[in-house]
Amino acid sequence: MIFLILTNLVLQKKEIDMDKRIELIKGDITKLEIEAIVNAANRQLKGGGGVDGAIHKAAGPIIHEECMRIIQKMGECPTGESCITSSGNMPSKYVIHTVGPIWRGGKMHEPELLTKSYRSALELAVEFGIKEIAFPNISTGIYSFPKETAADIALKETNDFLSENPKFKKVVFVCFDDENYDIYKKRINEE
Ligand code: AR6
Repeated sequence: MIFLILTNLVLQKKEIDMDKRIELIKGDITKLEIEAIVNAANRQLKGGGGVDGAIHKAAGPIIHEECMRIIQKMGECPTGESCITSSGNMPSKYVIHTVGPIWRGGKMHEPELLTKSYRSALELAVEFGIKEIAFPNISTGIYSFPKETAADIALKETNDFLSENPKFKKVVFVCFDDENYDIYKKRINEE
């Protein structure tokens, strides 16, 4: 029994060994001086509330125009996928718009779709030669994804991505609310 508990603890600890290129800050992602920031968008890329509203407001009309051009050309952005625009008046260079899943109780592939959102955003960054990126806590606001599970998914996928991409410089998690910040702090400091 004790052996099982110890093995479990060792395994859990191994699972949360965080890559040193993962950083955590509390604040407003629109203010960040970094190559790319990620937006928690909707499938129509039409802007909305939460971080999406803040990004469109800070960027000015240019990203809405770019988003509408993408929609005209490609149709809606499916859940779990990402697309890229410039970032208008913000200090970052690019915005990667990813569509996270709406939480519907957990039986509609929400965890897999959230994993896909992080992965597709990171892969698009690589395609554009981006080496540093900041994420908000996708789906944990208006889309109601449980925050602890969302943090586990975000950190695991990012950690895996960084181990596959040694040249990528950093991934910053920008938490806006205290609850998410405490959740991430606990996990990132738990190494
Ligand atoms: N900087 C960083 N994080 C922020 C900011 C900010 N300025 N503002 C809010 N957050 P949400 P979702 C955090 O609701 O759940 C929109 O209407 C917030 O505390 O923005 O993916 C879209 O158009 C939360 O932790 O995105 C979609 O329709 C996190 O950002 C829908 O909401 C995500 O919350 C997407 O919902």
